[in-house]
Amino acid sequence: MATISRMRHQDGDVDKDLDLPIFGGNHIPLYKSDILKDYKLAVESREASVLGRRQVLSGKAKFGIFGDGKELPQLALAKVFQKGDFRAGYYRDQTLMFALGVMSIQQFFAQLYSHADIQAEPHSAGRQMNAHFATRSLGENGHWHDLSQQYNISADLSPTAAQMPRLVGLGYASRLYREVDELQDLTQFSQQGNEVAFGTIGNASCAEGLFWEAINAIGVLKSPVVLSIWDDGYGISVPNEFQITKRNLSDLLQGFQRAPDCDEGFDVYAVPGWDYPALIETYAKATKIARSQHIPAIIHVQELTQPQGHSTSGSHERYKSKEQLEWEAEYDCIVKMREWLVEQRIATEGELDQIERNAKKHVQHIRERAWKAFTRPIYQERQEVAALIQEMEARSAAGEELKEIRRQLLAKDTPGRKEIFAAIQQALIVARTEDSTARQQLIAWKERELPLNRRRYGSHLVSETADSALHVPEVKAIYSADSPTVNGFQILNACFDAMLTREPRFVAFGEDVGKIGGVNQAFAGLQDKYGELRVSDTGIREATILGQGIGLAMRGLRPLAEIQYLDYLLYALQTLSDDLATLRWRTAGGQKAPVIIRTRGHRLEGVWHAGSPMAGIIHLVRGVHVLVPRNMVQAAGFYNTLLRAEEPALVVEVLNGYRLKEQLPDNIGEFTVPIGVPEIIRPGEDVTIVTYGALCGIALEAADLLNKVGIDVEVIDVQSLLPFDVKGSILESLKKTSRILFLDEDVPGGATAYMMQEVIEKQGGYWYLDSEPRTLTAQPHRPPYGSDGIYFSKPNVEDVFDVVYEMMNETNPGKYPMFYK
Ligand SMILES: Cc1ncc(C[n+]2csc(CCOP(=O)(O)OP(=O)(O)O)c2C)c(N)n1
Repeated sequence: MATISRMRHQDGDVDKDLDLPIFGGNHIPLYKSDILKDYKLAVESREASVLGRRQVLSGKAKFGIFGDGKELPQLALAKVFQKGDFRAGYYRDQTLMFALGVMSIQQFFAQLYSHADIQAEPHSAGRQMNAHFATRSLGENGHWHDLSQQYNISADLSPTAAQMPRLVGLGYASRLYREVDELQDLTQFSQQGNEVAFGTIGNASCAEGLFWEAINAIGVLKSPVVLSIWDDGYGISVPNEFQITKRNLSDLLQGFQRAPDCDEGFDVYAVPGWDYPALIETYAKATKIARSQHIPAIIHVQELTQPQGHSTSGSHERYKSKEQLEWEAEYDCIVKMREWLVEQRIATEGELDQIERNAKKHVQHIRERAWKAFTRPIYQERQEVAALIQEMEARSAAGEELKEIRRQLLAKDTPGRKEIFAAIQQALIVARTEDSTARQQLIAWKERELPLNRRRYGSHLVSETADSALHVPEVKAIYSADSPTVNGFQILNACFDAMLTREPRFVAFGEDVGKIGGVNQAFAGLQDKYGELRVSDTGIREATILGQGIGLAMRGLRPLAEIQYLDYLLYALQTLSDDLATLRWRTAGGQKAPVIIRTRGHRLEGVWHAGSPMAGIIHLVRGVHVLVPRNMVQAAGFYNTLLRAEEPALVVEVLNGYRLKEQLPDNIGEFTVPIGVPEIIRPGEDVTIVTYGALCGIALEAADLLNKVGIDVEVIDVQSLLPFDVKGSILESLKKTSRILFLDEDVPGGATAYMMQEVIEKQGGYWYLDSEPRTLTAQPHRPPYGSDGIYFSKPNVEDVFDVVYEMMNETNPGKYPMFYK
C-alpha cells in the first residue's frame, strides 16, 4: 500500500508554480489544481457538517447525521466514479455527492430542513432524513432517463446494511448487459456492461447478516462491485471488539480474496482513510479491474474518524477515551491532507488558511439561502392564515382568544405547517357558533391546502404515471375448441416462454429455477432455450434474491425474482418493506424498481409449506402490488399485465394448483388480468363470500352444499389484495345480498379484517348490511403437518357452510332452522 512518503519518493519533487501532474504512476494523473480543489471541497463538506449540526442544536432541523471524518476516501472514490455507474450506500457520503455534483450544498441543507419541494430537494423532496441520497432516474412522466449519461445514486435507507441486497443486483446488471446478446442495444441503461456498482457501508453495519449474504452473492455472481467500508472503529458507541470477530474486517474478509490470476473471489484492500495518495491509488486500481474484468473489490478504509460523533443524538465524549479523542484529532483526514499539501509544497499554510476562510464563508452563505428558501412559503402560508384569523377577531365574541391564537402562531421562530393547521383548528373551535366571511375563508383555505399537503408528503406511493399496472388494458383469454387442457404448471411454462421471447430485458432467477426449471417446473426447459443468464439458479439467500431483483430493475431490466415458498418470504421481508415498497415514495417519483416477485403459498402440508401470513405482508409492503391468483391462468394473466407495466409486485401462486388441470388460453402470452379488479366466480343472491387464492375452491364447494339447503351464495375472488377492488364492485354485490362473509386462511384479524375495513368502512358497506358482517379465518397457530392437521386449522367446506347457514338462520329461523347443533 502506498504511503505519503513513498509517493513522494516515487514522484519526486513538485513544481509548485506550474499546474503539472503531481503523481501519475497510479492510473490517475493528478494536477495541483485538482488537489487544491479537493482540499477546498473537503473543507466545505466539513463546514457543512459543522453548520448542519448547529442547525439541529439550534432547533432549525430535527436530526442530523454527517459525513465528517470521511471526506478524503470519498474524494478518491469520486475520481473513479463514471457516468452510468451506480452507488448503494449510506448517510456518510455527502462529500462523494458534492464531488460528483449530484447534490449541491444548498440541497444538502434543504434536506436537513426537510424542504418538501422536489426543486429545492431533489433527492427525496424532504421525505428522508438528512444525508439520505438519491439521484433521479425518472422524468416526471415516469420514463427512464438516460442512465448511462448520469451518475446514479440508488436511494439510501436508514436500516444498517439495508443497501447491501440491492447492491447485488446493481452490480450483476453489468454482467447481463455485457454478456446477454439481446441486451446490447440498450445503451440508455448500459454501455456493454462497463458500469461499476459502488457500495459504501460502515464498519459496524458489517455485523449484519445482510452484509455477509450480499458479499457472498456478489462473489458468486462475479459482479463488478467496489465496496468501501468506512471504518472509524465504532458503531455509535460500540467498538469493533464487540462488532467483528478479531476486530479487523479486511483480515476477516481474506477468505474472499481471489488467488492470483483467478476470476473467483474479490480483491480485498486495506488503506488508511487519511492517506490521500494511497486512497487514490487504491480506488484507481480496484475500479479498473472491476470495470474491465468484472472482478469485485472490497476496500477497507481504516483509521477514519468521526469528529462530531455519530449524530446529533448524543456526544461521543461519553464513550471515547481521552487518548482516542486525541488520536482522532491528530489523524483527522483533513488535518493529514493539509500536512501533506504543505510537506509536498503544493500549497503554503497561508494559502490553505485562505481556502479554509473562503470555504466557511461560502457554506455559511449557502446555508442562509437554503433556510430562506425553506421558510419563505411557510411564512407566506402563516401570514395568510394569521390575516384570516385577524379578520375573524374583529367580528367575534371570542376576539381575545382568537388574538391569542394568532399571537402564538406568529411568535414561533421556525413555524411549520403543523402549527398553522393546529392554529386553524383552534380558531374554528373558539368561533364555532359564529358565521363570518373570514371564518368561511379560513375553512376554504384549509380545504384547499390539506389535500396539497397530503400530496406534498404522500405522493408516488405507487406509480402515478403511464407505467402504472392499473393502466394496462384488459385482454381477455381466448379459448377455442383446440385449446388443450394441461397441468397448471404448464400454463405458466407457456406464459414465461412467451415473456422471455417478447421482452429481452426479462430475466428470471431463484433457488432451483435454472437447471430444473423450478420446484414446480414452470421454467422447465427455458434455461436451455434462453441461456443461463436469463433463467438462472441462485443460492439459498432470499433477501439478496430480492435485492438482485431490485438492483437489476433499477438498471432497466425486468427481473422475476422467485422466492421458493411464501413462508420464506419473511427472510426478504425487511428488504421488501424498507427498500422496494418505499422506493418510489421516498424519492418522490425519482426512482423505481419494477421487480416481479414470484412465490407460492397457502395450503399444502406442514408448518412452513402451508402458511398464509397475508396481513403481515400486505401491511408491510404498501407500495408493492400484492396479487393472489386462484389458479395458474389467472397468475399468467397477472404476469402478462405486470410485464407491460413498470411497477413492483408480489404474486402468490396457489401451491396446490400446479397439478390441477386448466385450459391453456390460445393467447397465453398476450392476455392480461387487470389489477385491483375482483371477479364474481359464482353469482348468487343471499350471501356474498369474499375470498382469494386456494379458498376460492373451498368457497365454491361450500356454495354447492349451501345450494342444497336453499341458500344462494355469491362468491367473489378478490384476486388482488393491494390494490383492493379499485372500482368498488364488492359493494355492488353487498347491495344485492345484504350479507357478507370475508374468508381466508390467514390468522384471525389478518387479511380478512383488512378486507372488511375496505368494504364495510371505505366502500360504505355498513349501510347495506342486514346481518353482522363475518370473518372466517385459520386458527391463530401455524398449520400442522398432515391433512387432518390442516383440516382443523384452516377453514374447510364444512366451516364455510356453518357460518353462512348461521347467518341465514339468524335472518329467517323459520326458513333455515338450526339442524346440526
Ligand atoms: C437495523 C438497524 N439497527 C440499528 C440502527 C441504529 N443505528 C444507526 S447507525 C448505527 C451504527 C452504524 O455504525 P457503522 O455501520 O459503523 O456506521 P457509522 O455510522 O459509524 O458510519 C446504528 C446502530 C439502524 N439504523 N438500523
